[in-house]
Amino acid sequence: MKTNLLPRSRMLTLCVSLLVTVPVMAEKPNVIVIMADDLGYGDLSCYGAKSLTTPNIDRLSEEGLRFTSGYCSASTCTPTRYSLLTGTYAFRGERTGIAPPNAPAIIKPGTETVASLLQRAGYATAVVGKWHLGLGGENGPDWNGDLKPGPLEIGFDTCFLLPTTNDRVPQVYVHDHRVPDLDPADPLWVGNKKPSPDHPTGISHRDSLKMDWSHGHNSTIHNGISRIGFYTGGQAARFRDEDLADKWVEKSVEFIEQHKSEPFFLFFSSHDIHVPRIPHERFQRKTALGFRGDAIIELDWCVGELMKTLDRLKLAENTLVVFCSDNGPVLDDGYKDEAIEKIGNHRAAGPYSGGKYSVYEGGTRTPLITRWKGHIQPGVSDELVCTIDLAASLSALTEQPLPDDACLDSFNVLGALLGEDNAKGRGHLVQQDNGSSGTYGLRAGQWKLHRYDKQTAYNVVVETQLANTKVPPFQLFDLDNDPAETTNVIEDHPKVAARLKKQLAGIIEQ
Ligand code: NG6
Ligand code: CA
Repeated sequence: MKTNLLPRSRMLTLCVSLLVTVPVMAEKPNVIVIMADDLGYGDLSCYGAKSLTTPNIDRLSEEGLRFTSGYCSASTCTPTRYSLLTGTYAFRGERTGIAPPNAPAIIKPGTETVASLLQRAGYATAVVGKWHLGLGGENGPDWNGDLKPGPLEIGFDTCFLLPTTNDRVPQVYVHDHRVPDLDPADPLWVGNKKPSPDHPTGISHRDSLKMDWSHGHNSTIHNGISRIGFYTGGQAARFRDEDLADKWVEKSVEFIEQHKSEPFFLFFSSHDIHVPRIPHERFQRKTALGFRGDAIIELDWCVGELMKTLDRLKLAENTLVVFCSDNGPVLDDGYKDEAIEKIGNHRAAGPYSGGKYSVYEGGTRTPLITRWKGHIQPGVSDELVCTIDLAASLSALTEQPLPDDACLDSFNVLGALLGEDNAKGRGHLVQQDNGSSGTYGLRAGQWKLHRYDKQTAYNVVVETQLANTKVPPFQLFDLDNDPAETTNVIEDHPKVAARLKKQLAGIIEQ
C-alpha cells in the first residue's frame, strides 16, 4: 500500500515503541474509550457550541488534546464500532450495516480486537453500554438462554450492555451471557412480525405514546415509546429509558473500582444522544435545544462521573482517556422530539455539511479528545486520526504484537494521539456510510473524493443534507478552501481526481 504512513507495520510499531519512555510502557496505563452516539462536531462547547455548555467534556479537552481532524470510519453506528474494535474497514466485513434487533454476532470469535490485544497484554477488559454488533450464533440471540458469542468471545472479560440501540427492541440489559432478572415464567420473545393481531403498536395506540414517532419506529410500545421490531415478555427484566445513563455510570464505576490496582480497559459506549432521546428527568428541559440538547448534557454528566472516579482513585495520571463519537449528527431520526424546532443557531455538525448517513465531513468528522494527565501536553491537534487506529496504536502502546492478518486498516498513530512533537497522523482515510452500500469518501490531505457506486447511497428519511442521490459517481472537494464541500472541483483537478480514484480503488479492492 502506498501511503505516507504504513498501516500498522511491525517496523513502525517498533519505532514508536522505542520513542515511548520506559516508565510509560512499564506502567501500562488504563485505557477508557468513551464513545458517544450520533454526536456531531459542533455539539460540544469545546468544539464551538454556544447553545449549551458541556463543562466536563470541556475539562477533558482543556487537560488533553482536542483533535480537529478526528474521525470515525463510518456515518452509521455498526460499521464504525466494527472498525473501532477490529481495526478493519467495515466494507470488508459481512453484515456490517446497521444491525437489526435479532442480528447474530458480527465479529466472529477469535477475531483480533482492541479488547483481545489488551486482554493479552494483561488488562482487565469491559464494555458497558450500547453494543449494536449482534449477539449469538447464525440464528441470532437466544434471549432466554446463553447469549453467545458476543463481547466475551472477542476479548472482553465482562460486559453490561444495551444489546442493539434503544429504538430497537428489546429494552433489557445483557450482563455477560444473560439477560439479568428474566423470569422463566415470562420468557422474552423478539421478532419482526406482530406476535398477535391485538398486539399494541405505535400505529394502533399512537394516542397513548409519550413521544410520537415521525418515521419508522412504530412497532412494539415500551415505556410509552414505540420501537423498531416486536417483542413480548421479559417484563421483570425491562428497563426505563430514563435510567440508562445512570446504569452505565454505575456499572463502569464498579468495574473501575474492582480493577483499580491492575491495568484495565473500559469501553464506555454511551447511548446518548441516539433516539429515542429520553434523558433522565433531572436533565429534561435543562437546555434550550429540547431533548437532543438535554441528552448532550446527560452525556457530559457521565463523562464527569468517570473523571471524578479517576480522580478519587488517583488514577487520572495513569489512565489514557479517549473521547469520540460513532457518527455525525442527525436531528429528526424518527421521533418527534423537537430537535428540529429547537435547533436555533446551533450547528450540530459545526462548519461541515451532511451528518449521520452521509460521507460529507459532517458524517464522520466528529469530536475526538485524548487525555492522559502528565503525559499528553494539552492543546489542539489537526493531525488526521480515526477511531479505527486505536487497535494499532494501543498495540504499540502496550507492546503487544498483532497477528499479521489482523487490524489491517489500523494505523499506528500513537505519537499523534499522545501529541508527541512532529508525530504524524494517518495520510488518508476512507469514510463510508453504512455496511457495504458502495458510498465512500476518501480524505487525503486537503482533498476529499466522493465515490457513489450505486448512485443512491444508503438513505433514510432524515432532514440533514445527504445530497447523495442522482449525483455523479465521483466528486472532488478542496477542504482547505471549501470545508463545507459545496463546490465539486473535479473538472479543475483531473490529476488529483485520478490519483485519488486509484488510491481509493486500491484500498477498497485490497
Ligand atoms: C435507522 C433508523 C434510525 C436509527 C438508525 C441506526 C428508521 C427509519 N431509522 O434505520 O432511527 O436507528 O437506523 O442508528 O428506522 S445508528 O446510530 O445505530 O447507526
Ligand atoms: Ca450512531
